[in-house]
Amino acid sequence: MKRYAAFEPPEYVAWAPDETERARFANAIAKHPDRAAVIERLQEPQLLDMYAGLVRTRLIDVALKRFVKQGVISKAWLGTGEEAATVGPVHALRRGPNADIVAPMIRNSGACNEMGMPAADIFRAYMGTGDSPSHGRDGHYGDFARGILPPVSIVGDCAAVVAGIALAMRLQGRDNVAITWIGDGSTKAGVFHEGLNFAAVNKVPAIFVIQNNQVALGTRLAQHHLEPAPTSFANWPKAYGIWGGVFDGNNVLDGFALTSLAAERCRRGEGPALLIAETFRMGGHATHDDLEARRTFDSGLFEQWGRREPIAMYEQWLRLRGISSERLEELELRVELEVGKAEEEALASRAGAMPKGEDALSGVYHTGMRS
Ligand SMILES: Cc1ncc(C[n+]2csc(CCOP(=O)(O)OP(=O)(O)O)c2C)c(N)n1
Ligand SMILES: [Mg+2]
Repeated sequence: MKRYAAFEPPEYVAWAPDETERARFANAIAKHPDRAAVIERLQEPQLLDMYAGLVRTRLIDVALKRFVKQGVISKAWLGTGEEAATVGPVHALRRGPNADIVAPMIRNSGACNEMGMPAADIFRAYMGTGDSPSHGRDGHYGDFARGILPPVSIVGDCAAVVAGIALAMRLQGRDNVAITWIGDGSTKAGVFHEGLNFAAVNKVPAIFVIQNNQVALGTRLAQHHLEPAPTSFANWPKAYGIWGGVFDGNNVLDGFALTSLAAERCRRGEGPALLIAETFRMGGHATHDDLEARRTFDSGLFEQWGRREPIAMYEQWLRLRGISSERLEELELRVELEVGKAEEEALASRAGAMPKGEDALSGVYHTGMRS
């Protein structure tokens, strides 16, 4: 895809194919026959849809970063470099009618757009417009009609909420699954253990993804977790007595395949899954501390993970599979126009639809008086 030098990590702007990484990407799937079989069954439209999902998620981040630089919003929490850990799993779920439930955290905003939330609503939520999903009250965005639980900002809590949602689904006899992601740092919140244990003993159809991006705010993984990466969480599913596995969080196909297998198990009533996505946060915790993040790690790590740029790696795989550059460029342009239009729509809301002061309490308290 096109590069955006002012808004993407320099390693991505300078990305060039690397044979070791190409082989690693292909082998992530090939070494697991069950995952390889899932990918084998994928048709071209699904493969391209996943590509569009990655590009859409990145372009929304690019737009948010541009809005920050322009002073339209004050900061943004981005998932740049971690898109595959969201887009792969979400595409493995049921979207549209009778949708599964996704409970994204800050790095998983892509789950919203991939479940069908318009990008304009994501931008409006950041701008606090009156026509945003929460009518300007909260920057957390979701849409129950599309199966998206807005993020609970207290980290770890989504694990308990999702365990409860999954229990409700099972009691209602539905064949849906619920998924949430949790950062490496947030796995240390007690409620995560409660949620996971509850899901395990009750065999609810929930999928938990530990998104190990090697850092929590400014605390490196090794400072809050005893074992060093990359196999740092691999034994956790076993510890909770549930099914799971590790996937390459920069490989959209690996995330898709492992989540598909987990979802099939959930729908068969075989209980929850704990998946571990190994990835890396290529920016700051949010847009305000990009530079601090660079100081937190050795620059070699940015170079190493920069070579694993998830969109470029997938693009390379698609080309080797015979999908033409023109096809991919055409798709990219379509998504670019879609996101560009969404930016304009949100800016129009900001110019003409900010919430009115007197509306601050409407929809907050039930009085029985208001329509
Ligand atoms: C219970 C609680 N404690 C602290 C915070 C503040 N906080 C927000 S994000 C974050 C770090 C999360 O790190 P990690 O779980 O690794 O996720 P990442 O940001 O890397 O995606 C913290 C401490 C919070 N939201 N909730
Ligand atoms: Mg983290």
